[in-house]
Amino acid sequence: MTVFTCSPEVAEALDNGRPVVALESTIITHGMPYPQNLETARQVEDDVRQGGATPATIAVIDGTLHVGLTADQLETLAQAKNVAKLSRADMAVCMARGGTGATTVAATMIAARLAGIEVFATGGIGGVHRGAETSMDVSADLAELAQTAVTVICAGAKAILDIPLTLEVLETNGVPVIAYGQDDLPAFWSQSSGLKAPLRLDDPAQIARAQRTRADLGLPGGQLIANPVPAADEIPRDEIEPIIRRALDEAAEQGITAKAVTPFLLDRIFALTSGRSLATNIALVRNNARLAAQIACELSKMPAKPVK
Ligand code: PSU
Ligand code: MN
Repeated sequence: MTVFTCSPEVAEALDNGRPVVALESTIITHGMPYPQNLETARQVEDDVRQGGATPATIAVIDGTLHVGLTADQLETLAQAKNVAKLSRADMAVCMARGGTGATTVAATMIAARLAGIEVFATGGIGGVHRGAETSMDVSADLAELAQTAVTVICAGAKAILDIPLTLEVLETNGVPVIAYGQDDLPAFWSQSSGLKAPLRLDDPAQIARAQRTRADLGLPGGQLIANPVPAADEIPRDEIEPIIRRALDEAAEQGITAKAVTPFLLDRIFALTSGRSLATNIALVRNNARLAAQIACELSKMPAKPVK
């Protein structure tokens, strides 16, 4: 008895060593409004398929950890209200109570690793929040990257965060932060954060090889690939920054804390940009899914060495 259930499509791909890309569900339930969340979730799955891999969207439904959702499950989740946002700390309790929850980056990595999925595409990871020196708000996504061997493709840390501090925590914890195809670290809605990325790779095969090499070196943990949003879809940094500041001020005034912070900010930024931030968010997630499929295809050509 395993603790998770694979959809037939995902089980078949994994059994045959074919490439699979994990996808998270918090972006569906807490990151985007209905119906764009459902349309995006479907499009992203199609993007993975067109890239030659099998998509595995992950969520807890009625106490069961699902790796790969049916069309009905995806639709129900996209419309559900009051779904829990699950991370490392609360996933087991949700399952034990028979609850339903969407998986964040951290929880999706845990499930992917259990199922033997090595690549996961998302929008932006959580990180060190601005003002963390007093709030101590540091996303559990960072600790997960340090210990769970999954390559995560994102568009950089969300620009609502303190990006320099996020990079420091990742470095301390031995997480490679690799910009794809450029020197600068991207910042979610913007192609550049204005900071140079610690590492750069231009080739999905090299990213796959680096993941195998980490394992050969006996290093735990994953890799973070920062894939810039396509130029046509970006909101430049100086345009989005004043909006982020305003949303942050509103969050402080309204006393928004803990898990509610990220969904609150995304929702306010959506309103303050008249929906433009959502169009950018959709474009970057799809772009990440396409790169993830390429990396998963490369990994499937390089079977992992059996653990001695
Ligand atoms: N990326 C998006 N939208 C989101 C998220 C990421 O484009 O909603 C979610 C991810 O699930 C990530 C979470 O793990 O936000 C981070 O939340 P927190 O800052 O509370 O750790
Ligand atoms: Mn947090």
